[in-house]
Amino acid sequence: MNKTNCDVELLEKEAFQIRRHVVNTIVNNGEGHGGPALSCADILSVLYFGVMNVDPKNPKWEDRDRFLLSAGHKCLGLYGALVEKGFVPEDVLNTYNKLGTPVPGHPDMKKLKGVDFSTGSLGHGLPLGNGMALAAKLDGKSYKVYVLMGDGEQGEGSVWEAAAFASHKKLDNLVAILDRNGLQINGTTKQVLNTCDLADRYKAFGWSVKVVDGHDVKSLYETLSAAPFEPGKPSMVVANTIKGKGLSFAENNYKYHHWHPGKEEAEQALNELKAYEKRWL
Ligand SMILES: Cc1ncc(C[n+]2csc(CCOP(=O)(O)OP(=O)(O)O)c2C)c(N)n1
Ligand SMILES: [Mg+2]
Repeated sequence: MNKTNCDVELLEKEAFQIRRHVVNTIVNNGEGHGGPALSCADILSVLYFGVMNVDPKNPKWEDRDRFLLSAGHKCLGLYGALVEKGFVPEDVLNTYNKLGTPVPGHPDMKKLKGVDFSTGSLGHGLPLGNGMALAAKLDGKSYKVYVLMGDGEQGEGSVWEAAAFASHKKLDNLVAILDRNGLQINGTTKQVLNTCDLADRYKAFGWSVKVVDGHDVKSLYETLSAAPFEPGKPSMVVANTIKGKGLSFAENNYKYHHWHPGKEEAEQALNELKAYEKRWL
């Protein structure tokens, strides 16, 4: 795909497939971080099926673009994308969060192909991304480093130390995406720790910032594929999203941050998925 040739159908279909894997895995397993993974499904689809240069047959290819899921609890979305892209077989999801699984509750780079770094403790993706982006510059490599963060995660001090470092080092090969759904683990981001206007904050830290609808695959594609937005500056995409997007009862409700579906809710989720799936039949 190039900038003038955005395959919206493919990107929407893959976003659906990612959501399908998230919901099915949680329903089968009985629990999982549903809201956070559904929030970023469209972003992951656009990254893996439109923007990033990765090769499932050669996951450690040294010139690949890097992806860091800084908000590691969104990993069911990442697992769905890696299955769809062909890094791992779908049946691996049947072992989700079981002892010894390659797909635990937070991603593990030593267990799963395609995971560039283990995450789960918030606030580490951007510092790690800095290191990878700086290494690319020092090695004369042209790959980009993509870091996906949550808006609640912006309360971590390490994020802001990394934000300052990235602009200081002119890391224009670093692209951060902020999944701004307005919710945290136990309430709104405003209630838990008000981080003010994050687009303004990143601008003040020397980043080039664009704000998009995080469920509009075309806008996401056009924005992400235009990075770096300004030479010599790291790029930030603030993606406005809905936590739990795709399941009517979970949308915009922090109680589905970690979802334990009862029988009725599981049935409703699978029915909603089926109705949505008809678009792709
Ligand atoms: C350092 C650290 N503190 C606390 C947590 C527990 N925790 C997991 S998810 C979460 C909320 C994250 O909210 P946000 O970044 O907005 O992501 P969302 O779930 O909305 O996508 C918290 C506090 C953690 N994983 N790491
Ligand atoms: Mg959030």
